[in-house]
Amino acid sequence: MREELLAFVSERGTLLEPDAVEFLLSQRDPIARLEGFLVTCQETPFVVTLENVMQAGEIARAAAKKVQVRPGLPTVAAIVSVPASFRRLGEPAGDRAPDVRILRDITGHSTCEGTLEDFTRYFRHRFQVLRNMLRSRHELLGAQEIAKARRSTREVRVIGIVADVRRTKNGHRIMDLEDDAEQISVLLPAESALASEPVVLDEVVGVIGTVNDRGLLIAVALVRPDLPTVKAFHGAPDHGRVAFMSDIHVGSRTFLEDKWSKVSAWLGGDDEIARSIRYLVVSGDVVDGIGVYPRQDEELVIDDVYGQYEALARMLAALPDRLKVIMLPGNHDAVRPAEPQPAFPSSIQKLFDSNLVFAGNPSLVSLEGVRILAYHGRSMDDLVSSIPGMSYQRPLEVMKAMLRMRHLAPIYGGKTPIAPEAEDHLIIEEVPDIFVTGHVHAVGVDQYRGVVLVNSSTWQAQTPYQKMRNIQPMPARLPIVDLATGHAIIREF
Ligand code: D5M
Ligand code: FE
Ligand code: ZN
Repeated sequence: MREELLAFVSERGTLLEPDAVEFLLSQRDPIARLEGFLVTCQETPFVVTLENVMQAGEIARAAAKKVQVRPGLPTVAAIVSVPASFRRLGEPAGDRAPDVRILRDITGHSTCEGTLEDFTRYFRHRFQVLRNMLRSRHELLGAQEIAKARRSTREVRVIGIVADVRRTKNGHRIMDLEDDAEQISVLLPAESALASEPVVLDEVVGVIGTVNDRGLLIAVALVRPDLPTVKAFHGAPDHGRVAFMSDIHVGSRTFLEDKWSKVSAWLGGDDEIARSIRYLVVSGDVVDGIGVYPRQDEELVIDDVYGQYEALARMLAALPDRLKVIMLPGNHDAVRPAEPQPAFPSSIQKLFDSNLVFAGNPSLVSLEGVRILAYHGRSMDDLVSSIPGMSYQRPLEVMKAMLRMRHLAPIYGGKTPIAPEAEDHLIIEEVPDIFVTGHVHAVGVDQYRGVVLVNSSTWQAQTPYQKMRNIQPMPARLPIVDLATGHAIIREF
């Protein structure tokens, strides 16, 4: 295959980075994949990089298979009925071995001690990675260092991390932008749409504008790293399905035992959709924990954290053997609260049977080659309160904002504790095929630029705390995604 691939490359008059060669050779059809990238280029590039083939190369292949992601499905009401086509395509899991790989998470790689140097290094890494992403955007070609841009009288392009953002009494907004050396104040004029463009602290953005005689950069455009505009769903060869859960909150008085019995019976029964589900991704808050919020003891029916995990282990052991469970922690779980969170420690893992794979929060997981970015979603607390128009009821909008920023938890110093690791693991470096969060106890499926979005409900009824904050949960819904097509449905229990 290597010779064929290299012959194809030379015939097309381009070069392939060594990493891109290895990556392509690990794919099912390397040439189709490369061709998928080349057809998106107006001119044949001099060199094709690893990033090129990873991000854009899926197009031709998917188009050839007529794979399509079902367009926006914003409300639950619209999707509780199962389209006949979804039912027809499913295949019973059979005896095929599950294919789960953790591609990326913090487990075993944590380095930070929380020193001042750690913070500096962490932000430098965040800035460098996102700056590189922004530099590849054509709008920002020729982006300059802030120090240099400041002295220019022409239109400039700069990239920086948002150090502050405030509104003036005239309705303008001023944003302070920092790069490794300098800072500049950017005016988002009241009379332009930019004045209402959401900007959050510590995100990395590009700005196009001109610097006035007082050194203020008057913006005409704001550029986010965002996702490439074209991407078809990169599907698995078979129509196996993955189901998503989170926020089970075992041990809580409000855990919905009857709903759990229903979903457990359905998964183990002979419904054809149930039989096609091979994987269950559980995205955190799997138990209620202890001491997570004041006076939590009054809300617990199991007040020992190991007892809570043991009860969960029994529940999961009762699920059918064909289901491979991938489980990550959330803010109620027994791992460090700071993100990225590592997988459960062995003292907890050993309570579960061998059908479980433990991953960190967040993690990038491959299921039969379909890449799933799973994140509990704590940062939604900060994003909902910082971005006008965002709401706990509409987590998919918050997830789209994360994808536009290419960051899961941009705001430092809010409710989401962030550990200053040497590398920023909360950057969305690779574009996933499916992006899933939990935490807000809502539910929904949608897509953004070809990425399937899932928010995975809860198995806990409204808690007194949520009642006080007027948070209405949507419990006992099971989102299910077809691994071949990316089609998603939600089943209610
Ligand atoms: O969070 C469940 C839901 O409750 C989620 O929508 C966030 C919200 N919540 C929980 N704690 C807080 C605080 N302290 N402030 C604001 N909103 C909150 P869970 O992680 O299951 O407790
Ligand atoms: Fe929760
Ligand atoms: Zn949570």
